[in-house]
Amino acid sequence: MRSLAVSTSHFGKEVIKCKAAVAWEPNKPLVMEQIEVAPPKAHEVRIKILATGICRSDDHVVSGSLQSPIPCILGHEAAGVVESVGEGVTCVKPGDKVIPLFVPQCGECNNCLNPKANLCSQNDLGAASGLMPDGTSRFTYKGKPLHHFASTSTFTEYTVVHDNAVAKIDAAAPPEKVCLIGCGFSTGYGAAVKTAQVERGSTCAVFGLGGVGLAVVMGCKAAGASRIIGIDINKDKFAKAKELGVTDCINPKDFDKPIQDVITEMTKGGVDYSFEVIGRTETMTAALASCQMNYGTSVIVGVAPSASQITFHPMLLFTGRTWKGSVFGGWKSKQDVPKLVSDFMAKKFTLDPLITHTLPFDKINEGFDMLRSGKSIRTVLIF
Ligand code: COD
Ligand code: ZN
Repeated sequence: MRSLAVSTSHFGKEVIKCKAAVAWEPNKPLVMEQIEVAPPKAHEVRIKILATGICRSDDHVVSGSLQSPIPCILGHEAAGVVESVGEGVTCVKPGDKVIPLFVPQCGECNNCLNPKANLCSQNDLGAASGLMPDGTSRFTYKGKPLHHFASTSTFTEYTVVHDNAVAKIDAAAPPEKVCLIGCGFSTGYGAAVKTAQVERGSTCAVFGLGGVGLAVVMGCKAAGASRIIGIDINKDKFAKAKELGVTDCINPKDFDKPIQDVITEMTKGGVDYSFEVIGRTETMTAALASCQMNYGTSVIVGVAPSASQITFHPMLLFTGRTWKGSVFGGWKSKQDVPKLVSDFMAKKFTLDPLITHTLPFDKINEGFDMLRSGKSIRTVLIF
């Protein structure tokens, strides 16, 4: 045993030089650079990324609407293989296939201990530090530190995460698909099946039919919703939405009255469950107003620009509606991600409809352009 410990001990002790897409400035393309990735410290894991999706939240940092310190390495929806581990790591070992977790699960904070909660206190969302939990960075460019992003940073050949922000998954899982379980799929699907707990026969309205919105649709469908109304200002999103189970597609631009009035009329009083999957305050209140008084529930999935505030008539809540938020679909990340991967392997759901493009990592900016122009649902970058 001792000789094994010695023979593996130099793994992960060296700095790795590798390619990464660096966000140097807001509103500028990412730049492929050679960076240095430091070895993992105690309770940290260095991961070789195999595939990563491009999510709107990454773009929100580039555009400045989501605050996270730059220069940084974005990306938070990936699958990879453990390259090395720091002292004290027992949950994974070199060679394990893993998904990095943008919502960690430390297992010890009040939130982790509460079965109703999934937003671990160790998360680096909101007032983001862009650093490892010890307040330092593992990334440098020509010796100068670069920030991490959302505890993950996956637009790089190698990343380092804390061991509470990584889940071991089935070794046979295809990384170019299950990377979506790291964000888009789980965020949307869980909002329907876990946060809202959509029931059989219920009516739903999904505002925003991007990758996450379509995953909400998949969740509503899986839960047995009988009517799913999809709302989007881009009618090109409607065909795929219908394939996945949307029964009525509506474009707010086609009506001269507020979309909540249209939905209330269509459903004789509103839907049972509505979801905002765009990240705009106006559509958040429209989604709330679209659900039934007395018992309707509206779930906010989209993140609004950091500086925004919301105003709404309190009567909307007084009359019995429930307004909720859902981060990462309400899943407890470290324990639920491996189960979601197993469910995917058991064909309980498919990820193919969400993946419209696959590109080599080098073409990351093309992937961002397609997201911005509305051409893609998800682009997966392969390393
Ligand atoms: N009315 C109707 N539809 C609209 C409107 C509008 N006013 N504006 C835009 N849309 C449509 C767009 O045409 C598009 O189809 C859709 O809304 C948005 O889809 P995408 O493809 O831009 O974005 P997604 O699906 O990848 O992500 C959407 C989120 C809102 C989930 C995302 O932006 C977000 O806020 N994510 C945060 C969730 C999270 O937990 N992130 C953590 C990582 S840091
Ligand atoms: Zn995301």
